[in-house]
Amino acid sequence: MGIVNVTPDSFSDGGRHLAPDAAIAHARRLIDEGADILDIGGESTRPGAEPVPLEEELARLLPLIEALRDSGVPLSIDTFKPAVMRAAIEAGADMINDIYGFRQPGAIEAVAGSDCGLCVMHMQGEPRTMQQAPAYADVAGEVGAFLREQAQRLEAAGVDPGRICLDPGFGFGKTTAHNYDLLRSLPTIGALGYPLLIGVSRKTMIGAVTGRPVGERLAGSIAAALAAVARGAAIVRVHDVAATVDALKVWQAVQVGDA
Ligand code: 7PJ
Repeated sequence: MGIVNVTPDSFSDGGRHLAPDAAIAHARRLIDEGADILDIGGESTRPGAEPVPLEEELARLLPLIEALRDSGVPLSIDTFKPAVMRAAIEAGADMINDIYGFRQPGAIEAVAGSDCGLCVMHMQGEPRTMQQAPAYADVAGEVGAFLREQAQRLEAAGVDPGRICLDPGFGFGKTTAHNYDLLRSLPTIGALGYPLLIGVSRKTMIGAVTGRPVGERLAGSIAAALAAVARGAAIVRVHDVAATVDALKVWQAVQVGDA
């Protein structure tokens, strides 16, 4: 899953893809590099980020959905606003990726009647304050319990379980120690029976171990992505598609013996 940001303040891309044309060109490059899914976001959710008004988020997203919906690659929309979910689905989005895990009032109703894929992500707190004092007694247990409960809520609203994937939400209300605990414990979350989506690309947990700034975290991000795949991740959400695809191809040649 290749990341396409259409935000002026997104933490890794520094707004380089703000204009729709630049974002569309970036998306097409990620497809050429081997992305199987594009994740398009119109609102930064980095720690401390301020919310974006609904109209602004839609103005950022809709031109991309229109330009890319026939690109042959499913489009995931990274949003937690039910009105944006509805408009994105209407415009042709294939998947909704919600960092709030469909907890906002109206979110489940916005997606239940469609047939789009759904990513339920765990976050402790909210983006503005979530890194101030993350606390867990048992991080994998608590994250897993939340994800299972939200999946059950979606299913109770009529969502086919095959539409759902789960994401522990690396960096979303978690310390570095929490993030690595979670990554190590991924199989316990995989045991819930849903595909796992993992986002570790360029995150603080990579910088904390390597001492590298955000622009120099490719090698660390690939190591974390492979560690996640080794523990059952089905989808890895990354900025650096070409390099990650190479790493996964070699990984697969080892695992499957199809080289
Ligand atoms: C994630 C996300 C993630 C899912 C972001 C960043 C911050 N959606 N949106 N999982 N992260 N599902 O890319 O650093 O980890 S935005």
